[in-house]
Amino acid sequence: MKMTFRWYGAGEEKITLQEIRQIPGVSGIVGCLMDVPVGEVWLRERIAALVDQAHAAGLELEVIESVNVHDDIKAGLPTRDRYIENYCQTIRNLADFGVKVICYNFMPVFDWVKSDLDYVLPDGSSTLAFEEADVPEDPNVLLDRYAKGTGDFVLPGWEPERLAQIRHLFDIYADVDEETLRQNLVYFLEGVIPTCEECGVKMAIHPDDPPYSLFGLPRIIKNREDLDWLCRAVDSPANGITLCTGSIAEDPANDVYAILAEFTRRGRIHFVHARNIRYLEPGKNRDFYEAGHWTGAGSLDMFRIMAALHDNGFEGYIRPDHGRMIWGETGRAGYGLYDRALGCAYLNGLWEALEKRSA
Ligand code: DNO
Repeated sequence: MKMTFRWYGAGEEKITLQEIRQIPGVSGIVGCLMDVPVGEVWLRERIAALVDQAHAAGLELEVIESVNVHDDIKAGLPTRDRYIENYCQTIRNLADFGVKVICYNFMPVFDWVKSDLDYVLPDGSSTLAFEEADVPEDPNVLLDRYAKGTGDFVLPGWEPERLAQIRHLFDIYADVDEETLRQNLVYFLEGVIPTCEECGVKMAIHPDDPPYSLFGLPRIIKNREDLDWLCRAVDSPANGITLCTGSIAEDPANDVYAILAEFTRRGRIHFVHARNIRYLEPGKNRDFYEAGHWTGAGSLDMFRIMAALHDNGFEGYIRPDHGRMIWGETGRAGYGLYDRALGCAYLNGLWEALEKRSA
């Protein structure tokens, strides 16, 4: 298990690599090039500069989150082949600089969706929350809310230039149902997995967040059956998963512990986003907020989560997922320094206990 920490880049956030380096037990960052428009090749010079920065701070850079997939690929437009070629070139370029895992998602139009980016908890900290009744019918209303709630920072997956074309994006998905989206994912994977196998890179799909349809858009990575389908559809270890415990558990019908155990055993979980959530009205609906990582703070048993990984031979990368804003910190929603650093320490502590117990 390698503990990592997501970092958006020097111009993109105020958390520094030196600060990340001081979190005990973090071996590397999960990096990205936020300013490369989706679909374009990531240039070698840019990758080299990012890797050099990480190494100079004593950190590895072996995981990228995300190389986003162009909507023309997800919607299956004729232009997709050009974007798949670009994706393959990006994979080769990243591999040359030591990258081992690429996290991506296959959600149409939007990346993750929450209804509230500043949900205040009784202890005064603030967090992300999802209350279904509070998701507006018109996605533009949500976009305005996001623009207000994020200060100076662009939310990952919600890049303004992409969202400016939201009408166009909805149009290209008009005839794309779940089955077509599945075929488009297989087409994409058949295009990129041979390149991954050649250069020792693993693809790791992020589950849909939340794992059910919103705004009438299809979603196909929601539960155990979908993950099983994915693994069989292109049967290569390079075709793997970013298992996000929060996203999977957002549907209470999903057994997150069993899913973690099964797909770790099958060698398909290359990256884990470890997050706790608290259901607001268990048994009544699927609403939740993102809790601190500690088991007692939420509805998930983080010891069982780490044990499912540990006891099934997990050797991949993990990062604490979203943190709350605590101790007066401000910044990109979900991605402050303090609460995520507490998450690292706690998850590392659970892992140490598991290691020593089984020694
Ligand atoms: C949210 C993240 C997602 C994730 C993408 C992967 O905070 O977990 O934005 O990075 O879905 O492509």
